[in-house]
Amino acid sequence: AKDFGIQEALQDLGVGAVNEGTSTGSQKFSNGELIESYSPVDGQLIGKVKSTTKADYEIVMTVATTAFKTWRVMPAPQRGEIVRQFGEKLREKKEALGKLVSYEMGKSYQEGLGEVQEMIDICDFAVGLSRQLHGLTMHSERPGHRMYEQYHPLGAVGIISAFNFPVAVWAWNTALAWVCGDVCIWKPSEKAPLCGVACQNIAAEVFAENNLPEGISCLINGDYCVGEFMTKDSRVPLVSATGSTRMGKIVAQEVAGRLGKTLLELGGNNAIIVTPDADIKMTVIGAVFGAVGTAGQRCTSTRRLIIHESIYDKVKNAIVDAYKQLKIGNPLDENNHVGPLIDTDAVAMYKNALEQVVEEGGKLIIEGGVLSGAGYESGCYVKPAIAEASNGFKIVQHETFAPVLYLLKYSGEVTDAIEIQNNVAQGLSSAIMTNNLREAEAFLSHAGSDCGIANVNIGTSGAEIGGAFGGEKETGGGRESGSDAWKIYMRRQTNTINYTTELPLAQGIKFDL
Ligand code: UN1
Repeated sequence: AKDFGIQEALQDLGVGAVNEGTSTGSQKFSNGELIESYSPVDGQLIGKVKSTTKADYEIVMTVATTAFKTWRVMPAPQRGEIVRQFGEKLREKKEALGKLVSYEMGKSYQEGLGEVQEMIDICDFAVGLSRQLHGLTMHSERPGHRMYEQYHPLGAVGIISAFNFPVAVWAWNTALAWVCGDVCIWKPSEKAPLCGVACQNIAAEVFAENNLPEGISCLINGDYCVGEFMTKDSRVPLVSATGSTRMGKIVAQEVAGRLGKTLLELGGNNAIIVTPDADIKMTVIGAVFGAVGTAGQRCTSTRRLIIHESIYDKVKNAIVDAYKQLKIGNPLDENNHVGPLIDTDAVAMYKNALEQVVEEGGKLIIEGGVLSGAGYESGCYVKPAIAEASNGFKIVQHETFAPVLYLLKYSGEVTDAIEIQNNVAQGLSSAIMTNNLREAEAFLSHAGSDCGIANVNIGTSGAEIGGAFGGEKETGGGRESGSDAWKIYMRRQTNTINYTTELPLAQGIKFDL
């Protein structure tokens, strides 16, 4: 089979056959069990990573909290310079890392490159931010007093990331946290551990070249039990977690139990509303990329199309035609549109969703199915499917991380479509396709979409890093990446200074001695 330059990429990234899964930078060690990483692309073993034991974790925490004492007093623009160098290294490693992402996770090489580009972009953003960690100044009610607020570094930030964006989500968190003066401890998904090793190697090089202490960037590996080391540890003031709503609820409760902070990026159930005024060509591109891109495994993937009855058949036929053009196969081969699902468990969930939608009264108009034979040996390749369904179906209410698209019909006004779109437990991304100003503004209004992301004439996925990324309701409420998302990585302090010889009390209270 063609190698697509994988061995060379692994070598370039310093990823070996067996890797230490615990690292504080150039120091690497690990005493836990081996995690094996098999590629969903061809079913081959890519490499192994040693997981982190509680004792390993204790070493990491000691090193990280010591590093924090140095890092927090370094001027933020100097920390920005370190992040700038990290972004430069990512540019050098873009092809190799993009390839590893594609091979270990299964998304197309183009999307792998896109993911590394998101890392580079957030580094650029963070460098600028390092000179803009602004607080406000207020006017004191007392004479001769000055009042202002400032943002201080928080401490050790725990990052738990998912398999579907195995490198970018870490970078969104860590690039901001670093300029904010925090140290980071990252537990990547056990389904993509080699991506974690590769990223940590790149970061470690930058910190070592600048003679910075061990522990500013740390890596730990393992399943949810290793994640629990952080969620239960009061030395970790913030846990940023990306993954399922089920996982997020556990993390939220554990961290809240010790009154720590969380940043949660959980499930979505994203819809595109297609109104009678939609541009059909744009709708097809947006909907098809949204539904089948990353094999439907983005938290922003398009799951539901809510189409007005007057254009329902036209849109349906155009999308069905587009699905017939899709090529499914090795994602490193740029002729293919759709790669594999992450593993055979995901395939089972996909199959279950197709069965359930039919059981509930839905109709499969693009049947789907698991592919077998030459090129599909891993057993992870499935055909993207489309079902006509109803928003009330249990399976439509549920986020299935696979390329299954539900077509829903609405009649009446755009407000009726908005009601359907909001009528799910999740609230991440949403979109409307329309050239009608009134419909677009209704969708964006206070009574419109209830999601963290609401787009007009754009699909639901592929958000830029400059905006705050995240969603409401069961999506978890967190915001990361652009805008002022940095504030969660810092602690705010209000300072009042009296430069007189009197001590007047606030609220005009008299207290004479
Ligand atoms: C995710 O799926 O966890 O908007 C993140 C997008 C990407 C990020 C998705 N920028 O699709």
